[in-house]
Amino acid sequence: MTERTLIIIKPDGIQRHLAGEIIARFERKGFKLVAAKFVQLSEELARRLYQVHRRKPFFEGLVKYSASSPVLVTVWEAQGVIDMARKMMGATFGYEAQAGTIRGDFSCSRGYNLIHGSDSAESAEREINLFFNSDEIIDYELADGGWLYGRND
Ligand code: IDP
Ligand code: MG
Repeated sequence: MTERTLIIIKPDGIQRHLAGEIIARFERKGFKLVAAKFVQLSEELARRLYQVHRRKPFFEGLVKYSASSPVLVTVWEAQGVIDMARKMMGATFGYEAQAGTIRGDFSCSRGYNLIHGSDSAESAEREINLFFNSDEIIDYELADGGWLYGRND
């Protein structure tokens, strides 16, 4: 089923010049970019994004980090995109993430792990709505769309 997911290139991803690298991986995989915004998060918006973690000991540090420098907020569309993007991101802590994943290849850190990605359809819907109005999500066809999923299964 075609799904959408929210992917944020976090402050360390921008500061470490990895935005292009990360976007390129999703593009090459075949995901369709349908929305993008370069923003400085307020601490209030960071708190809303990460509200499920509000009682965790790392929450305040996470909010400060998320609002410490601009981020690139994107929405990608594909069949099964939520799980595929999570696999491509790798495990939460950079030092535990598998080589070949974004975090595994570029992060050694616990909290500074470059990228956020929605973890379920419900989270994706809530998170996309935090950042985008429906008219900011673009409906268009990819020229190679017919080649992405195969025509023989
Ligand atoms: P996820 O980003 O892989 O979904 P979550 O458990 O949802 O991981 O945590 C959200 C974010 O909070 C992580 O990406 C990371 O930046 C930060 N974080 C999670 N656990 C810790 C921790 O133990 N120390 C510091 N930061 C953490
Ligand atoms: Mg999460």
